[in-house]
Amino acid sequence: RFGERRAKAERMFSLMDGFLKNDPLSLQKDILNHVEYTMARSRFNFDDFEAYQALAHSVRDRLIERWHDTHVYFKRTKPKRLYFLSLEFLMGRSLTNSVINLGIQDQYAEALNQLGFEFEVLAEQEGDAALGNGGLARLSACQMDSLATLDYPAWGYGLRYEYGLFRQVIVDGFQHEQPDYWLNFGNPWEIERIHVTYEVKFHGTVEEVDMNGKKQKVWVPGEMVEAVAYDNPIPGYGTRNAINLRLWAAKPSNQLNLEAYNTGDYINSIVNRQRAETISNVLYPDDRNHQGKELRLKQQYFFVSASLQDIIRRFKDAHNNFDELPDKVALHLNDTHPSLSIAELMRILVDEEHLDWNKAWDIACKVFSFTTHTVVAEALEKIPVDLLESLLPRHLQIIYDINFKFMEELKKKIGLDYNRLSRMSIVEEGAVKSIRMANLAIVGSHVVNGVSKLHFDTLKTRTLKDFYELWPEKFQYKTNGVTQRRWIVVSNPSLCALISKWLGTEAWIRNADLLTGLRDHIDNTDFHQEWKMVKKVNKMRLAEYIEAMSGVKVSLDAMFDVQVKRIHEYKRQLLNILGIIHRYDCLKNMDKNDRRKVVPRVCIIGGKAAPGYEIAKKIIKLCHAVAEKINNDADIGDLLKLVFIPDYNVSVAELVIAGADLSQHLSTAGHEASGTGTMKFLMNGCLLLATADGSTVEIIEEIGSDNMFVFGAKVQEVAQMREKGSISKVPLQFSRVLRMVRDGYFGHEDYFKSLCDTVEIDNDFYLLGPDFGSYIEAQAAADKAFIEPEKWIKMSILSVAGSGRFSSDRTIQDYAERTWKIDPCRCPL
Ligand code: GL7
Repeated sequence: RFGERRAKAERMFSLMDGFLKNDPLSLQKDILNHVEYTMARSRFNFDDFEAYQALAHSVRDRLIERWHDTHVYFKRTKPKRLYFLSLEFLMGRSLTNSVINLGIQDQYAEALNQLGFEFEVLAEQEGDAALGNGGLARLSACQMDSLATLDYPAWGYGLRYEYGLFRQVIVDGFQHEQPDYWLNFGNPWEIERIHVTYEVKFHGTVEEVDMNGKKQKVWVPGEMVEAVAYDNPIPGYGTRNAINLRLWAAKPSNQLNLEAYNTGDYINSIVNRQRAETISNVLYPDDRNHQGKELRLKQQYFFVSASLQDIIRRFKDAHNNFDELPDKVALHLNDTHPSLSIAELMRILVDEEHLDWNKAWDIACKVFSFTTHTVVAEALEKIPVDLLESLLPRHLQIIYDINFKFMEELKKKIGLDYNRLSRMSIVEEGAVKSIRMANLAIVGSHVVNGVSKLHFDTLKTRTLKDFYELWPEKFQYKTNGVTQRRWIVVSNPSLCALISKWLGTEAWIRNADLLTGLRDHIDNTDFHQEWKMVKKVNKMRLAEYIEAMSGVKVSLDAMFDVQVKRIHEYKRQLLNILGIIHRYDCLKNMDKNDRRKVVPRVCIIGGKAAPGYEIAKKIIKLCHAVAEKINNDADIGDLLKLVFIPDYNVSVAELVIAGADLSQHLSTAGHEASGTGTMKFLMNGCLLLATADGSTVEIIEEIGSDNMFVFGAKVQEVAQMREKGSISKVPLQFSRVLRMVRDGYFGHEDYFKSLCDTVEIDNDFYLLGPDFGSYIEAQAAADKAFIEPEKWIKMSILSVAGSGRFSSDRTIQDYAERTWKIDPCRCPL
């Protein structure tokens, strides 16, 4: 039999042509083959979208080769693996990123040219994969890119939502949400694995059975759903490695409900089965509040159960003793969303693998690590006990057991300090008895991470103080980072080429620290000229886009001033809009002479509001109302424009960030755990106007506050200001612009009333009034710098030169060494 198998393998091998070839001619043949045999279109008649799909399929073939080889290599060498568990991944587009990471961009460009297509035009055909909300989800995507590039033996696990984040449509200045059915036209980047499936159980009861004289808990489920794997290859840059992002979709279980069939209710039983699919249907569009929704809990457990079954199966294929689990597997909880994994692993080890509880717990704690992305304790996720009891009865028991043991241990350490015990308990006894997911994650993990230095300090001194004092050694922070492959190489090709030219190497694409080399040319005027041209080209692209989206023509001489991110009160888009009103007001009161000295501005705002977040939606409407007034004021002309970019997403971000001169990051100090937009703008030579919050604090350390515009109350001051009340510090200009909105200067005064109320003196939780004066000063400083192009360009160069520390490669390497304890595993060429 062995001989037979070998002969078969040899024959198959001899039939294969080795690897796919990447010369332009071979690429053309492959693309055309896909046009004909995959798309079933005629080679003489296909449009740009079909061309994109055929192109994507040819890239996918090449990804699959590497992805296979990487798997085989990992399987053979058995390194310790990292499993990155996240309910959200904001991948954006894949085409350009893939060909760049595969190192075959030029070949593809040439191949397409000869066929009469332009690569960039086809790339525009691709829709975004938006399986996430905001910063947290894009961070996961950046980290996957770094894990692949740095050759770590890692897998990502997530959910394959059929509807990604809603599409934002603006009608009359109001946000409307439309479903993002991103899979409508097929998804060439995924590989459906119809044979990789697991049964996921819900509801039912827990029974106790006698097993060889020992009592054993058995969960008898009331509902079964099947999880099907969809694999998404993630290619590294400058390596053959391509790792996997495995996303689960829910399908009806194959375990037939025979009773229903036998009783003849055939139609209904099919309809019921079909309901299973709703589990992975839709991404929750709230980026911070995930409290107590049954479907959301179902999603979480569905995800956790399928992923852990898959991980344990793979572990058991290669190892036969669970003692080895911590040496072979690291499980990372990206925020609290996958924290049920801790209870699930305990259930598997104790109920199914029959390990003793203490042993299982010891293993679990060594395997799990956790990153929290939240600052304020109130925003931490909680799950009502009732809900958990009905959906996951066995898990609730396990969580109670974990908590009981934890409380016993804690009492031994801190005595009967009931206040503290109740604060630290995993179970919250309140009006609604709930499970505190963060507490579960902390108790069950050996490392708890923050996402910036400032965030870490807040965790230690406020949010997680009790836990920090108990286990200081558990706490670490890894300042977030973003991948320079996506945020320079893919999105800003002209800047990429310029950097490589002046550094004399492309090595910075794998080692962003080399960007500091740009400092050597800081006084070179040729370099300055080229730098300026690059920004101009990107501003042109952006200006075209703005005109197409909003009909507003903008001047390229104006400063492009951008604030793009989710709309939140704490991010203070309202401060920006009130600042714009102030600018407009000043312009209106200026004589001609003075106006000549004014730096023209194009203010660009973009971002989505969670569908149920009224105040955020009002901010969007206010932005449109103000834009309408300003943009139609012929007297002001190009001196000031305001545009709202609809449906902000990853691919829009690529365009906007590359074309920005100035970007705004206005969160009230102490509220943004990190912020990663800052880093993307920094990498693109866009100057930052920002509060000393989250990641900005470290950016200041890196490039110096004289290369950016820092303003506003510091973290320590915020607390004091809130205590004291801040009446005396609110400048008159602030009251004046607020009055303009209240008095209906931009119309809709009734609608804006509640929005204005949120920033009235006694109500101004996010301190817009008290920060307004210093905000206006920082804006003036930006204007002043902009009229000295030399100075501005130097600041811009120094921003990029200092951005290396904010590469996700640095973050991931740090996680690998200090948290996950994994080593690179590079698939040989
Ligand atoms: C966030 C933080 O708000 C943000 O500051 C951080 O950069 C990001 C990634 O760590 O995580 N937390 C969170 O819940 N969302 C974030 O973007 C949605």
